Amino acid sequence: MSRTALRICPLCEATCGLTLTIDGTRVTGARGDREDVFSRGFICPKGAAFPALDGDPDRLRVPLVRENGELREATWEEAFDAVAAGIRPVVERHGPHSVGVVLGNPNVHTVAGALYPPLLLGALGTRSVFTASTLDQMPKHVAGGLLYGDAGAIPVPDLDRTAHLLLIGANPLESNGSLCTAPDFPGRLRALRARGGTLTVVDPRRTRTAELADRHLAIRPGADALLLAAMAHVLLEEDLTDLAHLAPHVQGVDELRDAIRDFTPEAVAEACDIDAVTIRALARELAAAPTAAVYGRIGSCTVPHGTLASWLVDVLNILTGNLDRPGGVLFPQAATDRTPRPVGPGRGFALGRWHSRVSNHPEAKGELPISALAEEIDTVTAEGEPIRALVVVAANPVLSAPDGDRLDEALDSLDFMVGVDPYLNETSRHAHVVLPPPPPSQSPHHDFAFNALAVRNQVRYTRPAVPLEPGRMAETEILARLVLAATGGHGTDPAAVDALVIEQTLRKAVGEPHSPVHGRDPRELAAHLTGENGPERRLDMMLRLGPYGDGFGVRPDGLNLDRLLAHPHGIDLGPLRPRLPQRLKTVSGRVELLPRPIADDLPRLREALRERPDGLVLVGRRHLRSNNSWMHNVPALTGGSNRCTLHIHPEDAVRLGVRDGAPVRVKGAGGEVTVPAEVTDRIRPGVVSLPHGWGHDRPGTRLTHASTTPGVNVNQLLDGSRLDPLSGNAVLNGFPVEVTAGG
Ligand SMILES: Nc1nc2c(c(=O)[nH]1)N[C@H]1C(S)=C(S)[C@@H](COP(=O)(O)OP(=O)(O)OC[C@H]3O[C@@H](n4cnc5c(=O)[nH]c(N)nc54)[C@H](O)[C@@H]3O)O[C@H]1N2
Ligand SMILES: Nc1nc2c(c(=O)[nH]1)N[C@H]1C(S)=C(S)[C@@H](COP(=O)(O)OP(=O)(O)OC[C@H]3O[C@@H](n4cnc5c(=O)[nH]c(N)nc54)[C@H](O)[C@@H]3O)O[C@H]1N2
Ligand code: SF4
Ligand SMILES: [Mo]
Repeated sequence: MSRTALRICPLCEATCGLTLTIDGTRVTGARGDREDVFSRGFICPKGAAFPALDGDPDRLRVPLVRENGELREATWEEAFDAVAAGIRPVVERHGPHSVGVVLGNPNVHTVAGALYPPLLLGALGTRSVFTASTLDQMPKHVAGGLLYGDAGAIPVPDLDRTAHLLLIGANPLESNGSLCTAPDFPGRLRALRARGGTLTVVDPRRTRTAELADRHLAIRPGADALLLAAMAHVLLEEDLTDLAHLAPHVQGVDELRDAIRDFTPEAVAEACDIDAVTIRALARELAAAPTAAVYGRIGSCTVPHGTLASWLVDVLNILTGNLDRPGGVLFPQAATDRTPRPVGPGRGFALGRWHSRVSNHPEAKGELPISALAEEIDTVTAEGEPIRALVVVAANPVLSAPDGDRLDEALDSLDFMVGVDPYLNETSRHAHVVLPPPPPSQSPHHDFAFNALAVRNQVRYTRPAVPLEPGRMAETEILARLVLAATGGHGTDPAAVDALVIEQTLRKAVGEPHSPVHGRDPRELAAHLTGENGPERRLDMMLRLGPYGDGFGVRPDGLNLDRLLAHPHGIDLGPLRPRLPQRLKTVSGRVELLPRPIADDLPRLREALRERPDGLVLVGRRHLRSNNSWMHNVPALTGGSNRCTLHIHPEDAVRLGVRDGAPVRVKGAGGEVTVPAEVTDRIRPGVVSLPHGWGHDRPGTRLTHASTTPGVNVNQLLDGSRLDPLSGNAVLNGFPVEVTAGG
């Protein structure tokens, strides 16, 4: 007897609705849900492989606890006893910063990851916080923080209405989009072309996305900030700016003009390897387009000038009046966003409120660079205590961050480590306790993070498609118990965590004059909440207090959990709408076009005008059937063109004597790897490419399939010293390597 159940796909940022086929308690099929209000039936090969990923026999079923050096299966009670016994003494003896927390990418794809890590960080009070953000989008947060006063203010391109899209360092045909949640991104790009719009792609590789474009510019890696600065220069010099509706809300245009005066197209052309005529044309086309959106992603963030490039992306959108207007770039409004506050100055955004102990890196958004994790563990300084205990939730930094070999050793030296992870992999194998979450079919889903980055406002929630298997614990409960065990509340009912959050949130809301519940009794409000458990009641509360919410009865047509459950395919909340000036939280209450930290970083960009790499530089690449480091264990998703090979241009191959398919040695500052070459003109000369997330050959893991075709860890080529100084983001693209033929 089979049945079907709906489940939002958690495997990438596109958040497609899936219809799962379920036989007993096993998921046997997945197809796109045609009635999903957002994805309308779209699905990619990863979504289709949901049953295999969900049912992977290597997924851990029960906790593991280290005893006499070996991990053994344990009960949940034993596991949490071990967590409390491992963390509390470290905090008590060495203080809160001696406990580090590492949060990985899947936290933005789970309900648990949205609701509990903030509580863990708050209760621990540690400054040793590291996340995948500093391998990814921290430059966007810093740019948004400085421009708009809110690190969460990231405008997204209005894909379905724009007339002109300039894509910088993004390959949505493989990635399905990022910081721009759009199921069927490829179809939306084709629709843009079909309605007469234009698409330009800037990427050192001729990607599948580039093949779809009107124009592809194979820029020299790392040079995007120069290109974008020159475009802004042209707009200002040729009087092509038109702030339009933004004019009253923007300050600093004249200061910007002065600051970027010397970044002329002629001055940047050689460094970018794009001629000045083309750069001028790009700027003029952007200005002339009826609506336009500039969008930059991984290739513009994970580079030495990532924050400047991210800032300039927004500067171009602002100077052309495309910020906050339909067809341009807009700020989404998610159903679980906080109650919108009144227009007016905010508290602004501060960087570097504290610094890392060893290399003195400034914090950004409360985080330290994950590139500095190993040294914060293995280096003793006079400044303070090293990290002695580590909590790792859904992260695999041994593969995803620079210099995994050093991190391997550092993790081994810890007094205590707990990992929340479904796999025994390159990172979790170092843990003293591994707490495995259930597979996605047994977990609820709501996109707290991605609805705030989506090209259409909409809201969807799916309950677990399959009941929790006996012996399993929901990830929400695992994290609630982890919060308690790590902060001295071990043994307390985990439901108390949610009850406390609800009480505190409602108490605050009733005191806010702009809240729909101002002046009411928090206990009376809490009694209205529905939901089967703590996390559902928290979702209900957030929906009710949110911008579309029922305000606990104030707006009878508004959203709440019951209403959402009555719409299993989701509720469409309409196209993106302008939100300025309400969205601004700067101290001035305006968009601050040339913030001080940015101005102070421009001299470094000026130096880059003169830099020319004389050897090869390496960039990454993604494959549609892969996702970071944890999807190589499913046979259906590996093989074919999804292989860990070094892409190299034919000219470079000839010069270096490299033959297609033959092994090559790649050497970087952090180490070297040997990998098969793939000679292809899809990459520009002077640049080679390796995908990340491979290197599954370490002992002590349980990744049966992945370890048969392990690939190599590209991040071993890095030593962790290359960062974008403003954001602490790792430089993962455009770093120098030496390539030699032979293994
Ligand atoms: N060279 C290079 N390196 C890169 C990148 C690059 O482009 N080039 N990209 C970077 C980017 S953008 C990112 S986001 C990072 C990602 O870096 P990480 O977040 O460290 O890596 P992931 O591979 O996403 O691993 C996540 C871990 O979560 C586990 N996991 C999967 N599902 C769940 C779940 O439901 N619950 C829990 N608790 N755990 C789960 C997996 O088993 C895995 O161990 O990698 C970065 N590294
Ligand atoms: N299939 C698949 N999908 C994924 C993931 C995955 O691993 N696999 N990871 C998910 C995650 S965590 C994220 S953050 C997103 C990322 O989503 P995207 O940003 O779309 O990721 P990439 O495919 O890495 O695209 C980055 C592009 O930048 C180019 N590039 C490299 N250096 C430079 C440069 O200096 N300048 C310019 N202009 N371009 C450059 C690369 O050649 C590459 O094509 O994808 C998500 N979706
Ligand atoms: S595009 Fe992303 S969300 Fe959609 S099915 Fe594929 S992996 Fe899942
Ligand atoms: Mo990412």
